[in-house]
Amino acid sequence: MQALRIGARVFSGAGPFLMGVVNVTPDSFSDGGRFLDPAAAVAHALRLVSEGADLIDLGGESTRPGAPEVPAEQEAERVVPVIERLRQAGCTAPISVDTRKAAVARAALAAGADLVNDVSALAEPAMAELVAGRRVPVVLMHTRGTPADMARLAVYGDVVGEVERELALALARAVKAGVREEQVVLDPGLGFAKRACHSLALLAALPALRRHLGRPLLVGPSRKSFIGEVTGAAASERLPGTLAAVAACVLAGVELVRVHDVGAARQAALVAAAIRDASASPGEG
Ligand code: PMM
Repeated sequence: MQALRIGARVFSGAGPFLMGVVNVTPDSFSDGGRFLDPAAAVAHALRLVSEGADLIDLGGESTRPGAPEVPAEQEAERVVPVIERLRQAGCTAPISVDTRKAAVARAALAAGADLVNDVSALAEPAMAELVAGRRVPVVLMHTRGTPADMARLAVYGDVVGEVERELALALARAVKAGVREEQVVLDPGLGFAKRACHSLALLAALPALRRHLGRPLLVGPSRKSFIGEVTGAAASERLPGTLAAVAACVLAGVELVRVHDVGAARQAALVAAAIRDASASPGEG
């Protein structure tokens, strides 16, 4: 990919780069309640960096289907101390804040975050203004509606074509609001207003999505319900299925993959990348 600066680091080349997830929430679907205490969240983030996370994604609000909205003040109170302590601990890895709210993103950036991961793709006009004004990189993810009503909106005739069109529109809207195109990463939003069949179809179509959209892609398959649907595994038992999806992302050329289990995902990603690169430039013998 073209060079993309996120905080102190410049990301370039084929990757893949791993975004390690830390949810500072009581109710996220797979790790809710484990890292609500800032010290536990910091320790977990540092562990993910030591396992090979290229950046950390901190979220203070669960976006699982039907999750209640968290007031901005409470969401900021969850993530800001973690960012401050990570920086005090000498963590230089880029930090992403996973939020739909400009007030939370503003507080997180002031505390030392480097990237805004907005699962609503700048639905709040103040968020577009903030990202444009501060010139920070941003992830625009595809979804429909809000976590409260997204399950009902998972209706598509041609899921790949519609998600592609809606992501292209989100990118165009962001650019019109002053966001620099070269700072935008796009994400098809597995599990967000998607049934399992939709997430699987999007995974299968990643090479075309990448080509058509012309921006680096972030994909978040980790522990998602499509894996449960295929295998019957509970969220806590979905690591093997997650690794299969990570490999599929890497073989499709996806630049950034968002995962909870960084150490295991790193091994899967390295092997998938070696296969991808071997097929791109066959060696001797
Ligand atoms: N998935 C979750 C939360 N945030 N952000 C992006 N960009 N892409 C995703 O797929 C995504 C996300 C789901 O919740 P989790 O934090 O429990 O995995």
